[in-house]
Amino acid sequence: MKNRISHRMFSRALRVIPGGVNSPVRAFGAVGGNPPFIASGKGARIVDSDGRRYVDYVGSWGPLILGHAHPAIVRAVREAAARGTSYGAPTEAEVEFAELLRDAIPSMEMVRLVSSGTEACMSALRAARAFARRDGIVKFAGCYHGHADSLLVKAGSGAATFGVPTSPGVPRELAGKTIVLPYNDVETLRTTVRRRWREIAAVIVEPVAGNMGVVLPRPDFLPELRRLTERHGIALIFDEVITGFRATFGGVQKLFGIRPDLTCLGKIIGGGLPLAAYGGRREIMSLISPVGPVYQAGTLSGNPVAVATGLAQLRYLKAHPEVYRRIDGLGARLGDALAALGVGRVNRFGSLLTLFFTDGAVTDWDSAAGCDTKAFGRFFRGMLERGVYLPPSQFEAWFVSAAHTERDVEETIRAAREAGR
Ligand code: KE4
Repeated sequence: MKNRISHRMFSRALRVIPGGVNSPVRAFGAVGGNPPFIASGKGARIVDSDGRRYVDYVGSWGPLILGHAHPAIVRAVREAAARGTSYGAPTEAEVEFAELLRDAIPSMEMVRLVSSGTEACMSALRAARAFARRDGIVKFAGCYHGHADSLLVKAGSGAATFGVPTSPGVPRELAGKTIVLPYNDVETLRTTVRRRWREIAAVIVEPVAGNMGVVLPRPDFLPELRRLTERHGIALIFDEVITGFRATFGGVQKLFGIRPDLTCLGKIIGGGLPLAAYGGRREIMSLISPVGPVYQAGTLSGNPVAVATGLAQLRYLKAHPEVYRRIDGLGARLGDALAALGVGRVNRFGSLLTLFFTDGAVTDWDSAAGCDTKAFGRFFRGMLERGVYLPPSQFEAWFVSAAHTERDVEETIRAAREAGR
């Protein structure tokens, strides 16, 4: 058997961990087969427990913009850990880190560090609800903001009605406070906000969506979102957990010229360690405990090893802005070659891209959901067999890192031509 150790480990894992994994998508349920167990990574490549090597386009789902085991990152982890792994007390580095985020993303006038994107989005929503003194929130179908109860919600019977849970365990009453609208649908957004603004505390959105696969905003979508929320006292929350520091040193909010009220960050800012953040307008963030009444806390928030690692990654990106041009160029080469295969549509935003197995344009969840996921599963397995490790779901983004080379991309394109037949 080719990957004997991974198979054996997966059987052991299934007896002690739900689905054998610590996050559902890793179980390969959407693509079939058993997941290889990864033993190490270096640059753009990973090696599984059976010694098989892959060009990696998951990159830990986004954090590894510099690739695996970058020397600056490894050094930061080692040096910080040698000084102790956690204190539960303020450190100088947390202040430097918060100042770096604020300087890179000026809309983040104040910042709170947490340990995951879920925590960042959950906390931002709580702050927005306290600030607006309203309970309702708006999210968009196909966008994912972590697994907090209020966000595990799908559209109710009608687009502008309140939502219903997507998961057991989420109270209907809570899900009922969330409206789920179609992404990029300005008309429905407009009518919903005009009718229900008195009930709505916040709108949370991925400014470039990555969780239905990559879907770009229509030119008028974000500006209209900002205009409507500003007009009705609704907090606009940009979930930049994927896009933060991905396409530029800062948020995509800078590229789009939109100033949200709150921003959520994660992934890249932690360099692969558990570190996320939320922040925004001072009058909203001043509501957060201990200075304000909105409670939010965390044993490992601002963890010194994670902060040292995040600082190392962000300082490297700041000192090497050419990284962004390079990963955009590699993304363009790969995206154009995939589109030329004629097996589907490619959406790309810089170094983020998705090959959708569908004929039509993908502009929202409904058009993404129409993809041939079985065809994607066959393609995925074909690529894996040829040493290319893609995100194991049609509805995820491929991540190109600064460690990828032109050779890696050409190898990927060759594999895609064969797997796509
Ligand atoms: P975490 O709680 O997984 O750190 O972040 C949640 C989150 C929030 N916002 C956005 C835009 C996100 O993409 C995520 C998490 N992304 C998924 C993959 N698309 C993480 C992978 C996983 O769930 O295992």
